[in-house]
Amino acid sequence: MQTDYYYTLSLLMALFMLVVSLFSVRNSGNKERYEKEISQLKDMITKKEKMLKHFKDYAKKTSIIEYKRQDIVLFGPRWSGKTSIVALWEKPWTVITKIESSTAWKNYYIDICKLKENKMMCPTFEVERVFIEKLQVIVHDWPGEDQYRDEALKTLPRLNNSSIIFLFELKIKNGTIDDKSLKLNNEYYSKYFLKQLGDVPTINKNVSKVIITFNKIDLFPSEWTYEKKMELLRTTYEEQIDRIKSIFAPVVIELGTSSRTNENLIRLLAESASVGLNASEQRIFNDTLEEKKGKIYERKQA
Ligand SMILES: Nc1nc2c(ncn2[C@@H]2O[C@H](COP(=O)(O)OP(=O)(O)OP(=O)(O)O)[C@@H](O)[C@H]2O)c(=O)[nH]1
Ligand SMILES: [Mg+2]
Repeated sequence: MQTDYYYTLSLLMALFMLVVSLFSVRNSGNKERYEKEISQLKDMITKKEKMLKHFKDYAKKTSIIEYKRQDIVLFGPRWSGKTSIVALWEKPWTVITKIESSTAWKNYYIDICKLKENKMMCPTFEVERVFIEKLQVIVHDWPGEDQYRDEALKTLPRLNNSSIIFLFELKIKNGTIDDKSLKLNNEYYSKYFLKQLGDVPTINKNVSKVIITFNKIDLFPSEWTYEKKMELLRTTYEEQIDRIKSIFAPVVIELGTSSRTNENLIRLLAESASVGLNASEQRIFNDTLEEKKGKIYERKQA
């Protein structure tokens, strides 16, 4: 009986020891695992902190650019000089005699000037960032065929406060306008087309400025004054000019330009790009144009 008692007691003791040892083994496994998890978490936090610092440094060094955009749509028959004008605006050193007839519609995005620059707190990274507002023109250049003219017309209702440049093709022989040139312009600016233009329901919202442009005025005899050239062109195309004015007056102006001699090219850019600018922006814009004029002048000298 006594033996049974001791036997049961020792068995219970052994069992107790086993449970205690098992428990401590299990606990030591957990501890190792927890320590591993904690060190992994610490690693992850350090990596994230490094990444955040990297982003903050990047945000501090870089600026955010916001564009104020002005659409300029070029209309004009084949050979009237559309692409030459926009190419010179984009890169004043362009050799225009190497420009080929356009085969497809193309948009040119040209940065004109910085309008504003502010430092502001960026809430995401809690650092000061530079915010820049820039004026950019989007010049829509289409090939001179009637089918593209009609396509260009269809895009107008999608634009707001855009500028239109209507170009007339110019061929001069002994101080008179060549018949082929007359025919080409009369067909392009047909009554039908100008009626369609006037019938666009929101046209006065879509278009805020119109510049009737006679490019290639360098082809007139060199002794002619600018006024004399413009007078001849105005009387020749009186009907078309009057029709255009009847749709868009009072926002229409006429300008003679030359991509050969650079005459009035910057004036044309100024007239068409500055439509949506307020007075202070206009001042900055004019300063930049003076700089551009200098570059074009250097090209002429070269
Ligand atoms: N003399 C003279 N030639 C010019 C002037 N502007 C352009 N040209 C030339 O006229 C030709 C036609 O010019 P483009 O700019 O290709 O005319 P475009 O209106 O784009 O013609 P398409 O793309 O065919 O519709 C080119 O050979 C130019 O070198 C200019 O002011 N004076
Ligand atoms: Mg072209």
